[in-house]
Amino acid sequence: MDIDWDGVTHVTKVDPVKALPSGLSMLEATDLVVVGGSDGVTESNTLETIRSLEDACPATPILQEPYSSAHVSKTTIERVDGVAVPAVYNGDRTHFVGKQVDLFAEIGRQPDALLGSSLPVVGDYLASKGEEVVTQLTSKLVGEGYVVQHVDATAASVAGVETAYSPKQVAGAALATETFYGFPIFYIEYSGTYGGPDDVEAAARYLEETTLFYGGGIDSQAKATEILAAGADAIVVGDCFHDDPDRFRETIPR
Ligand code: 1GP
Repeated sequence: MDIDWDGVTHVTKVDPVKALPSGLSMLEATDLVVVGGSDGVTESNTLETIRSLEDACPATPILQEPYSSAHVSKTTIERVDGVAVPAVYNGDRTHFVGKQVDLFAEIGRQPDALLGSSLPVVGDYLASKGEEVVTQLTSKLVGEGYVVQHVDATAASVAGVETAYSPKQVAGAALATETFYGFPIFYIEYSGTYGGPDDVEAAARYLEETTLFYGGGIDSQAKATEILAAGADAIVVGDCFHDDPDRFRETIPR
């Protein structure tokens, strides 16, 4: 894992389903690009996006954030700097623990047992290279403790989120991430709407080692500044990148 989390303040989330804006070199100024969406994502459109990014901003690290193991393959793993696996605290059991245990159960199988298996996560990648590959893959996985706070977002329905957490619960999830679960990232997700600073302030109090991401509705310098001032280590900008590149540039701290 080559991503230096301490140096990440501005993250751009690129949805493989959406058209890329022109002038992709603006991504040279973002600290990290996350490739992922909540609907219609495939391995093929993920790879196509990764290729475009590699051409436009080769020095910017790329994190793949799949919502299904079907998006992950030997090729995607080799091309990205990390694969982020969300664990959604306020989602259903499958999205906090089920998918993750299934993933590691497959990875943890002896390489011989993997030969010829139809491994759903990474296909023949593990089978062909054995334990060395198991190590390579696990070293690229990044756990994200997630709270999805915009219950009308597609991300909420995908993850079985019915209720947003109160700021107190967000703080509890942050503290658990820092002291108990140990995920490197705690992500407050308001996808598609601006959630303001309250949850960020609540979470930031408890996070020292863990990197605090906030995403949702950031489309101006003022919102970017407000969230960073509230204690987020990084803001994640998605829709605005696809919809309004001029405003997107304003969200990048100088
Ligand atoms: C979505 O958190 C990101 O996963 C960014 O949200 O698309 O609302 O900017 P927006």
